[in-house]
Amino acid sequence: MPVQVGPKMKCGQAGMPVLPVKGETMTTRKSGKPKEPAKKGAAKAKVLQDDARAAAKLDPRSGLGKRDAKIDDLQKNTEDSGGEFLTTNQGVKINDNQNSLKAGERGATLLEDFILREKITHFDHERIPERVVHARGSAAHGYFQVYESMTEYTKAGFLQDPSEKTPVFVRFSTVAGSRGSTDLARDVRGFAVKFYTNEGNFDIVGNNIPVFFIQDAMKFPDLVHAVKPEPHNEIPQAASAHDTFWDFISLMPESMHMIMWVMSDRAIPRSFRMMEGFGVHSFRFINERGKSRFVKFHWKPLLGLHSVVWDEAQKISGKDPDFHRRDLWEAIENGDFPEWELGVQIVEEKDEHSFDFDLLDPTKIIPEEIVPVQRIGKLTLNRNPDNFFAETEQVAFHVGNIVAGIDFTNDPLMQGRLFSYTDTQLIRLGGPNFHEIPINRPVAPVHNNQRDGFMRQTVNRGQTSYEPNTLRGGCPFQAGADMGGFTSFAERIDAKKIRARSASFFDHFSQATLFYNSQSEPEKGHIIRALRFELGKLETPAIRERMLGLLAQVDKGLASSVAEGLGMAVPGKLDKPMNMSIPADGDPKKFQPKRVPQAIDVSPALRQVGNPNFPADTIKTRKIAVLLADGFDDAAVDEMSKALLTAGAAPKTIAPRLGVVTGAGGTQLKVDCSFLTGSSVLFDAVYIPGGDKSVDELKQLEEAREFVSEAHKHCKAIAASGTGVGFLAKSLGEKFSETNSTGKLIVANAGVITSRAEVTTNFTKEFIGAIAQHRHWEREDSTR
Ligand code: HDE
Repeated sequence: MPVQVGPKMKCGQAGMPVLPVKGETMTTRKSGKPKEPAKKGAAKAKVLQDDARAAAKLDPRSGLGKRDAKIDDLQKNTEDSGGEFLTTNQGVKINDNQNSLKAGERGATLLEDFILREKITHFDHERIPERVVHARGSAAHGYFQVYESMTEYTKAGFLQDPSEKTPVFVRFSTVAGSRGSTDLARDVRGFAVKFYTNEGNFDIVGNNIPVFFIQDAMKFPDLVHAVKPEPHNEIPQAASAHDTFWDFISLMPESMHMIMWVMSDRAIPRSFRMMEGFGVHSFRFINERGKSRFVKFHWKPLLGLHSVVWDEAQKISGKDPDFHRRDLWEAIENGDFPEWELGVQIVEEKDEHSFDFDLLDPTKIIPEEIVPVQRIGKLTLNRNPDNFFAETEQVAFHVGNIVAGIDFTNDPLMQGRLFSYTDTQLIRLGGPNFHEIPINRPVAPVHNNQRDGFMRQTVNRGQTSYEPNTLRGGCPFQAGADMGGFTSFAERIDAKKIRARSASFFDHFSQATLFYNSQSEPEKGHIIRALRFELGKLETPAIRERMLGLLAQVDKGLASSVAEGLGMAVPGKLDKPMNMSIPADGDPKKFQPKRVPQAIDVSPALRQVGNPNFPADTIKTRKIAVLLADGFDDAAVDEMSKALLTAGAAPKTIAPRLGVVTGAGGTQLKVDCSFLTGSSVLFDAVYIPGGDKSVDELKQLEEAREFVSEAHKHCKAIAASGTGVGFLAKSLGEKFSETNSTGKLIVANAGVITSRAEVTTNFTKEFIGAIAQHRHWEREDSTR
């Protein structure tokens, strides 16, 4: 029976219907009473609210206790209405939130209704412009801790003390799609980290791919216009598979290294929690003595590096377009806090010119085999935002947010970014005071003479707003370098003012080839198929031809495999000039790509399968579908669930209908998904237990058979025990084989594990090992 709510009842009072709180289900709450006994009046309600805030501050999930300066800071602006009256924005209590003010019951609405006007006006202005790029994103709070003092390399305060936890806010994003687009687009992922250090905010505004499409900021608007939906019909959404993108790319050979990455599995990650991050540009570390070294930033995920397959990505886009957002949110709510190690590649100033590429060129990596990545600290995400708009949408990152101890280089892409990020916030967030928005404001104190502007929050007291002054004793003071004042690295520059690009940037293919050569065979196949898909969607054959010409420069086999899928031949004679990104008076010959001999041919750190940095040894947080119906084998499900849970995975029951399923022995299990609400693309692996009645019912269901055959097609680990093996055999048809059994009870065949007997430790171990492998590519149909 629903509880009736009286018109005079206040929220928080006894008798109000109580909704489950986070982590509780409707059934876990014992009574309809509120958690806290109601306290009388607004003052008491306020106490409730403050108690809740105090509890949040000490939230053990934060891992920070009282010391998280950013959580404390955000509390000042956090509001949860618990136990409070409904009011207008002017604080007037509202008596009727159901009806507008009218001239008589059936009369016209009166303009005088300030409550209606305020409510609707605010609603009309709820939207702000979405980000031009990276519009679709998800974020979380956490902290960063350095392993050992980095004092030899940098004086940045947050990299000195291993006992210090620096609060962070991290936003992941796709690039091309709009705010409401799918998470599973083939695209680069943004990986932006804001460190709220005691010396000011430091942002690493990076991507999950270590290079970029273009070398100079001048080309960024062209690139983005080309990849965004086409201007005449706004098609396609969140996809690069269309003419304008490939038209542009086919004229810009500098993009070929990046193209290899975005056509690889890196562009369809399994989870934000399972992808690398990169600062992309070379930055500088500056130590106390003013010594500068080049540094590249890396994020290494502790859950490994994993992707989905393209067919799966497309299906997830329909079944759950919020797949990555949900995954991040749920992991944090479940206490499975995602972690990354911060890696740095450090290069001495004297070695600046000792590479076969230019350190300032953002289309190049420093191979890890040449300069190893030192892991210097850990990032942990442990708290979901309280409000998506206030935090995730309003956060304003900026490559230019650096602290003393870190500095820029002359990378021409980064230099342009230094302008762009403030500029874009001015339009997106509506004025120059966006640094005062709670999620953006530093925990370090802010004192300066900047004043006024839209939505100014700070009330600056006093007569002076200039410096130098005597009227305020010279305050605020400039800080000497010894007091933490920021000083720029005194780089020597002696040059002509010139629009040009260094010839050291012109090797556009060598690292594209290095990336391709470094992939495992299945990953090479995925790149070929991604290109067949993308180029196959084009309407202009000449663009395909130009692209095949460029691909032939990367690898002839790659080009001819792609060409075969397109039903074309690789053009014998290449379009010349290849590079058409040339100034009006430039000599095309001087702008053509040229290869430089490379120090290495293969870099295993670039592949996902068999990458030495990421051993496939964990199944933590993986979602395992257990397919069953009434009459399932209780003991088998119990054994398997226990083993999976112990290994840190999350088994979920999938049954013909929601509610409860009952095993042959009477065990009752809550059903997590039906075949209608669940889908194999949302899971990492599948287990089918025995139980005659259960298996008979599943065999009749086409959706159940499809669930398994799709998981098989996507190369996922599959296990079946007892009579469940019969169901698996029926679902897989001729793809099922038990041929390598040689009399053994357990058969493991390319990630398909079966046992006609009971579930043993060896069986669960075999399955867990197969899940940890992530995918069993030997099953893949490489002819597609
Ligand atoms: Fe960005 N980029 N970008 N970008 N970028 C933006 O800033 C820009 C580039 C990156 O989660 C915008 O606030 C220029 C490289 C991330 O809020 C804008 C150039 C890398 C995010 C902008 C680049 C990035 C952005 C859009 C070339 C990887 C999302 C909204 C010169 C190292 C941050 C905004 C978030 C966002 C400009 C190239 C990463 C327009 C001009 C290279 C992760 O300012």
